Amino acid sequence: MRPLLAALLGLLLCAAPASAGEQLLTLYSPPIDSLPYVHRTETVELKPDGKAAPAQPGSILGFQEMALVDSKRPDAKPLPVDKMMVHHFLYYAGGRVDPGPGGCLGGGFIAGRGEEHPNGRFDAAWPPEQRARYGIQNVMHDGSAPRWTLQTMVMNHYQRSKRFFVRTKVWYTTEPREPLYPITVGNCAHLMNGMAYDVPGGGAPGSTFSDRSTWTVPFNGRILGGGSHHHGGALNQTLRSVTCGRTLLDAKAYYGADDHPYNTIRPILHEPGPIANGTFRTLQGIPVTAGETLEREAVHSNAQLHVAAMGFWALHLVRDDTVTPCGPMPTDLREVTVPPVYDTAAPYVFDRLVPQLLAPRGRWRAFDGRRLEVGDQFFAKPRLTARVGQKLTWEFTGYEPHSVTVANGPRGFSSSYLGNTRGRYSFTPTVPGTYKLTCLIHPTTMSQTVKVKRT
Ligand SMILES: [Cu+2]
Repeated sequence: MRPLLAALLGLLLCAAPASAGEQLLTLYSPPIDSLPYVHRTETVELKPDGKAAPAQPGSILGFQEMALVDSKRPDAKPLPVDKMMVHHFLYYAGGRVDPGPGGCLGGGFIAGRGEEHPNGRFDAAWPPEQRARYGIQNVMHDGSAPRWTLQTMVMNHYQRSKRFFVRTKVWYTTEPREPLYPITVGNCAHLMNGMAYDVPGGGAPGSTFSDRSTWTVPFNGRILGGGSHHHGGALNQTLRSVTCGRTLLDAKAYYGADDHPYNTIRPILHEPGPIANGTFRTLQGIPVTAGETLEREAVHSNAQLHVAAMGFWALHLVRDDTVTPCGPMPTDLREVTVPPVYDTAAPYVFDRLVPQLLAPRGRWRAFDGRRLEVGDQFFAKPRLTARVGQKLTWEFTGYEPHSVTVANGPRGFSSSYLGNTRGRYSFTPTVPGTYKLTCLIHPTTMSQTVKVKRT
């Protein structure tokens, strides 16, 4: 018996991930209040007190869960996405030692959840074998643990204001790990617009619109994983090595079946996003070398308009000077987030019209060349006629952020989707038709219709 026991123990020790000192921390944000049907971005601080963010300096080995709850009971179930839809959570820990190259969102960015993660679980993206070796360095220059910040955008579909907490379950260790660098590879020119851009639409069935950018690899290393963040008529997003002439990653966008909450939720506040975007892992890693040019291409359907679209990659890079230029692709690269159920129609048809939820009232006015005021909860001229080629300029005058965004119409356009409280936004229609506008932040209480006629 004894040798068998020893052998079993030996097996257990070998099989157990070398998870030296790995702990699973359950962290909570301060309470956040959300009004119904308002798309506000809230930013909260997570203090390094062991309750909101790790108290000890160490390494973040992975995120098991990013959930929205209304109770701090450990067994509290996440609120259903058809009541509290998580548009995104973004976690930052600025000022850390060795944050890595960062990418568009900067070296403070550590992780995020998008609408493409309806259940808020990330186990598959942080395998134990990886956690045993690599971690995101979570140490300040003075040796303390950093303060984290959390940006949330949540859509409250309860008809009343709702208080919630963000519960984050993090694998963490105070023992050493090799640094893992989260990098956002996107078109950083879109950063001022919260990384969003508009797909104009109006193309023939099957036509596409692409947003592309390149990124230069700063050091020799391996890409251990990548998650695509892609929405707005999203079809697929690729990551290619221009230098090596090969595709590294190709992420599909997956859409919910007709009965998925994203498709049945009412009112429709924005275009239903994908229920998953391709996420990939490899422990061997994709070899990349300093100076190598990577290009991403986010492909969108251009048959219909899609406003506040996005496409970028969140990559995990580690250093490795043993890689050779254009070295062999890993044999263990796999997609880890294919949803069990999704709409398999191909090509997917984007036929869900975003309604203008408030009918604009008042008399029709002809555009007179003057600026169009956008104030707190109103568009000054809710019903407007204009002509093709006339430059329409809106001026933001409120205390709260608002946007000028096409809900539906012949072509898509939008001012900053984060909203503005001052400044101007212009659009010159080249296509006649009825543009039903809304404010992305206040879709149920603000609207304007612009009828554009031919000259
Ligand atoms: Cu508004």
